[in-house]
Amino acid sequence: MRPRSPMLPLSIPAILAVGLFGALLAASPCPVGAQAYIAGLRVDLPLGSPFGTNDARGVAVGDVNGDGMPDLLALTPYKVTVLLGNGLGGFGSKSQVALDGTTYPFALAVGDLNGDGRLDLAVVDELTAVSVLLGNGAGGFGPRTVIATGSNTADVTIADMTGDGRPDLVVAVRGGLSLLEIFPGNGAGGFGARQDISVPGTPTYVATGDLNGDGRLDVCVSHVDAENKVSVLLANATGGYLPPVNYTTG
Ligand SMILES: [Ca+2]
Ligand SMILES: [Ca+2]
Ligand SMILES: [Ca+2]
Repeated sequence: MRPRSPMLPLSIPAILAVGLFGALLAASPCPVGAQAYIAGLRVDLPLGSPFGTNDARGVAVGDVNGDGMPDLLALTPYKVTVLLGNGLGGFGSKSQVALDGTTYPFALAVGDLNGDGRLDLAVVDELTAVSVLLGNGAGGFGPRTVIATGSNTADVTIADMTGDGRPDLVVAVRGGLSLLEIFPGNGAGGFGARQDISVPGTPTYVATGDLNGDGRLDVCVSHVDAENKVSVLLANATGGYLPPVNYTTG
């Protein structure tokens, strides 16, 4: 049994994970601009500006330029828009990261995947790929490295699921296979063979946290297609997960 840590080894402290509920809303195909959920508070961003599109699919917060102030990243078709924060809740300088070659980017997550203290990006495609883009610490990102997944990927989050102190990718696969896929990070931006966790239903959005206080990261997953439920999978002592427990939603 390996020890598990609920914390990522990130040297940049100002990383806020968008909560499951926020991700549910923010990542929906909303025609009225982007809605960012930051620490549970909604931030509405106007249509056409600053994103220049009406189809924002996902959002994340992290200090991508290392100035200690959280920045905003919004995923729109085939690009990620980066808005540098001013530390007062406002956002100034805007830049964009092209995602040319993707089928349809669906969700994103930020984390330091190669351990250099700079936040990196993970973006899931609507079909069978996760793109990893290493951050340059100045708000820019390098070229995509593509990792093949199962079918119909829907969401991605970054967390140390294997307890080795290195962040891993957790991908929800919503169609056919009904899986969570964990890609164990090697701490240098690469990933080992995927580990599948069966989650019957249509897993669509995923979040992690130590839900029972045992020091092991647990997983919760929401479902679409009117399944009306959230599944919780508690980590066990042997590196696996207990069978999902379903909770009915509204
Ligand atoms: Ca910043
Ligand atoms: Ca990095
Ligand atoms: Ca736990």
